[in-house]
Amino acid sequence: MTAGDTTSATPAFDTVSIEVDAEHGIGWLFFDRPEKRNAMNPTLNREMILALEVLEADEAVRCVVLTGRGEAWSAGMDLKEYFRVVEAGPPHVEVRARRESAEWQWRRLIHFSKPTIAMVNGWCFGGAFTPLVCCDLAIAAEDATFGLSEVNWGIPPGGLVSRALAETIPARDSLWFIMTGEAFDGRRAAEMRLVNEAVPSDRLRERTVEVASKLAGMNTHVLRAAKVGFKKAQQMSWDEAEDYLYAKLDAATGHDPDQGKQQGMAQFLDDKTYRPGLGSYEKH
Ligand code: ACO
Ligand code: V55
Repeated sequence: MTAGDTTSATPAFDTVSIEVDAEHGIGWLFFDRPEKRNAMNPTLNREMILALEVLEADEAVRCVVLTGRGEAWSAGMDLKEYFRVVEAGPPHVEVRARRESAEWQWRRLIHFSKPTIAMVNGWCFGGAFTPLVCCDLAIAAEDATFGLSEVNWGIPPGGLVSRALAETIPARDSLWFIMTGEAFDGRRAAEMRLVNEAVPSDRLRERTVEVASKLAGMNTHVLRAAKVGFKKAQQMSWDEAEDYLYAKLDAATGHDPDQGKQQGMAQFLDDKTYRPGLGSYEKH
């Protein structure tokens, strides 16, 4: 945790850190092993699970930004501590390491209860593509460096990396980078829609805060239903999706403590104070 942090119940982490900007409603979640380029070792994977729980429970946090300390977003799985050390131990050690890696990198992150943005500040390799894709949105520095470097050191992309790629990047581009192992920059990442936008590195934080603040100011309840609904419907047939999405629509509006839908309709139809096509209703 950072010095002067007031949330004393928060565990003290070694490999990740959290900063809460209550004014903007942003929870900053950092890969925090800059000296190892934020490579993901078993400790980091375990701490990320806990950190996501802390951010989920903190009511001041209305949007989470996942980023890296130092020069890297994340240099992927830790080749020493995730592979060499773990493979030298008994089988249950590897089983646990894989489970904890998957637990936060996709399982919890992909349907996280608050909006998530990956702010890619630098190096992003291999295993790091899984949490990248599982964040709802992604903004990269134009000069960030990405790569599916697995083939360069002797394995095919492992974990859920190939599945994550198939969710975002077209097959031609995926296969190009999976097979050549070539690196690419933030502009190329935006061009093939791995990230939403690439911006000059000196504007990365400002632009991310702008997007995160917008989401933080919206109806969290509705955003959750909207994002989870989209992501789950992606995996379903039209028939299944029709049942599921109507069930979620009714549940979302029924559970919404803010009665957003009633306010939204009244402000458009009766008060004529805004247009939903051009911006959001005013929350009371
Ligand atoms: N696993 C373990 N240690 C790592 C990793 C990694 N993925 N990435 C960097 N480190 C360590 C280095 O071993 C070094 O440690 P040391 O100071 O104790 O010697 C330290 O981080 C700094 O690394 P450098 O290579 O000196 O940093 P540099 O800034 O020159 O290069 C770069 C950065 C390009 C990211 C380079 O470190 C690199 O190629 N890393 C590996 C990237 C990769 O292929 N990751 C695996 C993807 S595949 C997968 O995730 C399954
Ligand atoms: C990789 C990632 C993994 C894994 C094995 O290609 C290999 C990287 C995210 O987990 O378990």
